[in-house]
Amino acid sequence: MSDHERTFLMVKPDGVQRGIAGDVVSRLEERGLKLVGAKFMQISQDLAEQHYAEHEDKPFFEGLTDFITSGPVLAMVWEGQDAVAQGRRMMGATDPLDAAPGTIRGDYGLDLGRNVIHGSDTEEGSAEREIDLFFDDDELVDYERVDESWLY
Ligand code: 3AN
Repeated sequence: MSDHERTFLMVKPDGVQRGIAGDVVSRLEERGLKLVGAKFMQISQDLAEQHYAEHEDKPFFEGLTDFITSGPVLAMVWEGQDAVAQGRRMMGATDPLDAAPGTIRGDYGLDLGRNVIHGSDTEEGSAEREIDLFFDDDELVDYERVDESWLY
């Protein structure tokens, strides 16, 4: 268990276009996770290819990078107890058809591509890699939330 683990979570272009970015942020806040970095940005082709490098041999790679660069995203870093695993649970399964109701993808996802949110997976080093890819150290903020002393 890690109290101050960090994870990378991103509202994808479909989530921004549909106006549900705020709801995604609210859900994460309400769960007790702490926002330590956020950037509303347009992903370049180069960044998209680096971000999804593990999928470069998959047939859906081009569609994936086209989609993630198709409009602005809200890239974020969230901190808290077991933040990576919590983020994955709140996101739900990759395919919205399999994602449980109550999860972000289960409630809002349309299909495998337009599944609203990206989140670091639990593989060792994955969150750190994504945070470094999207954020400089000085873009992440150290502070205490008032509820932190009793939440964690
Ligand atoms: P997750 O986002 O749940 O970690 P990954 O890492 O397996 O899932 O896939 C990355 C992204 O690639 C997914 N969010 C989804 O948008 C897309 N994707 C995954 N599998 C497929 C597929 N078979 N066809 C089209 N897009 C896919």
